[in-house]
Amino acid sequence: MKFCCRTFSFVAAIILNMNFAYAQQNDNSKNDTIPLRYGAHRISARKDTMMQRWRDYGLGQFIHWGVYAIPGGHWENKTYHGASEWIRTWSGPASPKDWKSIYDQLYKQFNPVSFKASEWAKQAKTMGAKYVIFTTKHHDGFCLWPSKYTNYTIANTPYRKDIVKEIVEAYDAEGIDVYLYFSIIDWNHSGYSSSIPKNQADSMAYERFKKFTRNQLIELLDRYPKAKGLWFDGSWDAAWIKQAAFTNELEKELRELHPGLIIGSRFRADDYGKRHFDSNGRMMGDYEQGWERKLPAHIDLVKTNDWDAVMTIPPNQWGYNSDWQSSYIKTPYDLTDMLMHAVSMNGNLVINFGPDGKGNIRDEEDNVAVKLGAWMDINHEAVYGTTYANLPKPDYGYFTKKDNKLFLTVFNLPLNRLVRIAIPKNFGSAPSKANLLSNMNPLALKRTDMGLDRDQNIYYDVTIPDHFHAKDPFVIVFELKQLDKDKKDYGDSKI
Ligand code: JFZ
Repeated sequence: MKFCCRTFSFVAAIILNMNFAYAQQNDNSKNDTIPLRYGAHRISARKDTMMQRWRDYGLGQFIHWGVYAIPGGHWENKTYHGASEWIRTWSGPASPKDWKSIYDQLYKQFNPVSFKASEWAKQAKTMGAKYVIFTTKHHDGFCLWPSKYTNYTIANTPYRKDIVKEIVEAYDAEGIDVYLYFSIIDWNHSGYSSSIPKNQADSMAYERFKKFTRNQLIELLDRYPKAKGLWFDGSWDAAWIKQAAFTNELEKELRELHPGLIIGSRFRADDYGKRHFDSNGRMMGDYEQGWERKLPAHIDLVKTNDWDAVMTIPPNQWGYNSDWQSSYIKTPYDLTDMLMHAVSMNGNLVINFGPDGKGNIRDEEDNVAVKLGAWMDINHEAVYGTTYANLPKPDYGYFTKKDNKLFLTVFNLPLNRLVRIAIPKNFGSAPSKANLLSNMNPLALKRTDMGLDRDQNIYYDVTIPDHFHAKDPFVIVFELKQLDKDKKDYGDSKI
């Protein structure tokens, strides 16, 4: 009994000590009570230039392309009702006969004669994208590069040329950073399994799959040294989650092979199977990769984390779907709103494109690129390199901030044309000037006497002139002036 207690307090002391050690480095430390071998590799955000570059992107492009673009969600006048890139899983009475074997032969028809990487890259540049995430291999296992570890690749299609290489070179030439999407799930590999191996034979097969996965990842980094990062997907299977020791090692190995490499939180699980954030609440990668087709409703949900949100233009189609008629298609306006929403909370928005089987980008996506691009041309200063402004979210739109500039992107202008912003008294600085970003015309800025109460904000008014008719969201730039702490420059601070 005595021994037991002593052992217990010894262990408790170690845990408390560990806690203390973390406490000195990071104020999230109160949760660091669980010893982990395969937890997060770092206790605070990366500060290197590559990661800073990632933070400054604001806007990215996602591309889902593979043999699923050939059926485009349909076959023999039948409609697959899931996401088109999942069409291989089509089953049941309403599915085409022998569908899986049909699908597995489709690569023999993959011949995107209209594909021009340079045009895609130029279009992305026009849109204002600073990075692209490209599907090198989706869940079906089809590789858009000539991998030497499988025959199920672009090399064995009529097209033959290395599409990943064409993408990397074309986007790089436009100054757009390339990230390689890679699915862990691989329906084409005989050793792949979603469930935990149950016997010796299963285990051996899964070991083969692990080796294959590692080989392909090393191959990708080796072939495409210009890639800035890997965007992992399909890592939620029970079998993969169990591989914490292997994936922990593999992540380290990939980072050593490719210094500066950026990997999100969707790659591996910790000792206890926790994903994205380990059992102590620490992020398992360089940025949070869990926002998909949905944005955080409140800054508290992302705190000071780095994060990206990947967004489809239809409700949930990543690969090409020939039918965009039967669902709501987000407009360039919707996507501008989402972009500012994401950036105002320190995130990047990544808009997905799903080219067709011939290599054409559909008109609707082209329209998004052109319209969003025209908006970005005028307003990009409110996007690139800006951060969360640390101010309450205004109903008019979104705040972003860079150095002494505070940007308000206005989506909702009230009928009285008055924009009244609330700046907390302890904010440290206050707006001293206001301009329209589009033409830098000055706007009258007034501090407003709101009377006395316990409200801790100071209010500033900008009235939008009658002759200014915005058809699109517009940006007001406030120049912030440091407040002198001794001189009480507050309208109603004498209560
Ligand atoms: C995955 C894929 O299955 C899908 O085809 C597409 O590639 C997308 C980008 O990623 O789908 C997911 C993955 C994660 C979530 C939802 C859909 N999630 O975390 O909510």
